[in-house]
Amino acid sequence: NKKDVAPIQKFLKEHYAGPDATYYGTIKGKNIIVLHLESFQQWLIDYKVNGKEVTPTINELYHSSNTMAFDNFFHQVGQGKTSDAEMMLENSLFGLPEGSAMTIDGTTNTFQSAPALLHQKLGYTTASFHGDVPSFWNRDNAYKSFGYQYFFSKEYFPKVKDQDMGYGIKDKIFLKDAAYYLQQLPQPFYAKLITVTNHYPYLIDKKNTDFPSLKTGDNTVDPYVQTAHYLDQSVKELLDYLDKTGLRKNTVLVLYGDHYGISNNHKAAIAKILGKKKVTNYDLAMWQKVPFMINAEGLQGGINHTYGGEIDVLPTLEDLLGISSNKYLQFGQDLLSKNRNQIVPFRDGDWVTPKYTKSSGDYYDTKTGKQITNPTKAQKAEFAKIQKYVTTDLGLSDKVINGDLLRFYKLPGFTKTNKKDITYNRAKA
Ligand code: GP9
Ligand code: MN
Repeated sequence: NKKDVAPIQKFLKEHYAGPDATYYGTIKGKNIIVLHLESFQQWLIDYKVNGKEVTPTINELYHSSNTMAFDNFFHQVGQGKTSDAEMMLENSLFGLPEGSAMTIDGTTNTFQSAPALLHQKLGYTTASFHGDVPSFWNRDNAYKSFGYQYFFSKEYFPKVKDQDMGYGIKDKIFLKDAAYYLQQLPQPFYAKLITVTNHYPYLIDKKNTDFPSLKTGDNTVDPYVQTAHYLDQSVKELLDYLDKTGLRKNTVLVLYGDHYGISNNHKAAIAKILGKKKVTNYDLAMWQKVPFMINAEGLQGGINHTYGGEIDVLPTLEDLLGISSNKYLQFGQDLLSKNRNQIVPFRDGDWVTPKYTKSSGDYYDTKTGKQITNPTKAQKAEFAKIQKYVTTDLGLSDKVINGDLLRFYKLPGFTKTNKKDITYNRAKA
């Protein structure tokens, strides 16, 4: 109930990291395209098969002097997978310990989400794109609660031959058609493009499999690089189009991998990819790294080593846009802030920090990967302190969602989204 809000406010106030003044407001007024790279893991960056880069386009972006890239960025999803990633990016709230928060609470809860905030504070037009049925992960309802003005799901895409693979429209076709809609949105816009082709079981048609597969001997793992390569090519085609139309100049690209593509059940294959005899729980924690990068003309790029994750994306963008998240009920910290605590909670209560890692109950030195089997008294105290933060952070975020607490929380200058004003049905011609 209403009384639960105050302790959450207090906790978040204590852990508010604040912005870095150098970056504050630097992208205000630019279009934002969030490119959701399905099941894309960090190790794919610069990875080669038979001497060929799997993802040359994304690699180039990663190393570009106009890209702020992060190499210690982790996904933090639970059973809600893609939807948990969306929940974190749009709200800086964690998914739930079980099930998908977007499905369970997306229809009824009140949210103070990125689309609504950007629209109300800065006049952004907001749209999400996904090449499958609108009901998947309850997007058609949750997006209304998030305040998305437009949701271009499959029904908005012209039908063509061999359009689908796996979870929906193939990325090249999807991004090409999505770009036509993008061009027509009033600017500035905040748009999210959710790719699907690089999704287990990594199916792709023969004409798109010119890239060699992995040779781990695990049939469900080996084609992963082929669909990742296809995704990379689709990104190249999108970027070329944005360059050609001039849209790129005015646009900030945000790329992120939503979660692992190869689950921890495939230990033998993971060992082969890492070139190790055996994988430890430490390796499995590091295996959860996904890319996060922000690219725009004139941006001071470089590879940032701060430890963070999906929960931190929204506060980062807010500061870059010059919207202070000081008063928001958001659980992340700006990735560019110097005051971050750099504690990365996983949804199961494990965690990573620059110094220590806890994975499946084992503790490790994060720098060396060495297991700490006999922690000193001081280390034990440090572990306990980190654990307390992680448990509280996750638990309070769950309270916000389970108790629908944002309905009690008035944000100055923010009007609650009226879901009834939004419809995503395509007008019948
Ligand atoms: C479904 C697609 C994949 O619409 O986004 O979801 P996932 O299985 O990755 O959660
Ligand atoms: Mn996903």
